[in-house]
Amino acid sequence: MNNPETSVIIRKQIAIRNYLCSTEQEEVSEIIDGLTAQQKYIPSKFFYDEYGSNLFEAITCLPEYYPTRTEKALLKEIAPQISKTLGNIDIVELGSGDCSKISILLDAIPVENMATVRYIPVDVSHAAISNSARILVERFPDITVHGLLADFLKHLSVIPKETKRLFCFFGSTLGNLTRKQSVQFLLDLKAVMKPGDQLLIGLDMVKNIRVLEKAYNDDQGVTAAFNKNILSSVNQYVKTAFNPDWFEHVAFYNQSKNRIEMHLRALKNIELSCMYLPDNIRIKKGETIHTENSHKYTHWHILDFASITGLKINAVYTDNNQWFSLVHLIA
Ligand code: AVJ
Repeated sequence: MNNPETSVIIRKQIAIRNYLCSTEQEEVSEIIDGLTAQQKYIPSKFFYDEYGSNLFEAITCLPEYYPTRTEKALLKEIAPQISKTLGNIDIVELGSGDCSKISILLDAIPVENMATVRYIPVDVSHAAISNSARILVERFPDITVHGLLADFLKHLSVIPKETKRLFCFFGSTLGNLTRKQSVQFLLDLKAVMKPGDQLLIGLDMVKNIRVLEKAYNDDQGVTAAFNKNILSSVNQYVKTAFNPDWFEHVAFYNQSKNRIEMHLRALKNIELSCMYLPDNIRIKKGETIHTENSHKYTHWHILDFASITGLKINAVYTDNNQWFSLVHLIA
């Protein structure tokens, strides 16, 4: 079915709005702040340039990286239950990426309800949103897609409010935030939710440390490549000349903070200039740049999030190993 009429209809079903600011000043100062801090860091969102997004997709297929596989299987299991309530609804996916997870949920919605479902992907990647939109309208001809090119940490207020909503926040993306940031984010999210709005959030659970560390130290070195690739985003934004070969990939479980930490450790003394800084950037051999936190959760954290935000837990779904949870909350 590729006649012009169809494509007109398809385009009518898709709208994408851009809320990102076009100047890159904010990004530049976020990176500069990190490179001049005592413990140097680079915010994790800079992993996801086009190549980085592809590397992440490759990670999700690795035998060692259990989260994506586990979450998708769980989602498939619970989709019939969750989707019973899904008609006349906006399904908002925060950090939507490729549309593989939402497709599992949409698959379980009765076809006759689809015309009353609007999918609202929120992502900083235009490619991710437009590709998803194209794929979804083809697969679900009656759905409407209203994409928001936006940073969900900053732009929750631009999400349409007229209809009741199901917010989806998959992939344990919450885990990239510190404890304090994650509580603040959930409070912000609760503040835009209306009574009856739902939240389905995927959380990676605390588990055997060997399983955790292996997931971030895969045998093929894809995670190492992903980690080092963040430097190409940095080079682009702040016009530096970091060479990824000057660093080694380090990922370990920080038991006291319940999180995997990823760092880039300098293999030699490094000194390089940056047009945004009066002095050269100096990194000593052995010093690290912290690139990611990936927090892991317990049932206690889930109860705590609910009590702090006042969201009601409708159900906590988990796999047999209790490696990953999908928490269904209601405002
Ligand atoms: C997409 C943030 C959930 O923390 O596991 C995968 C990113 N980093 N391997 C995670 C990631 C290294 C992932 N999240």
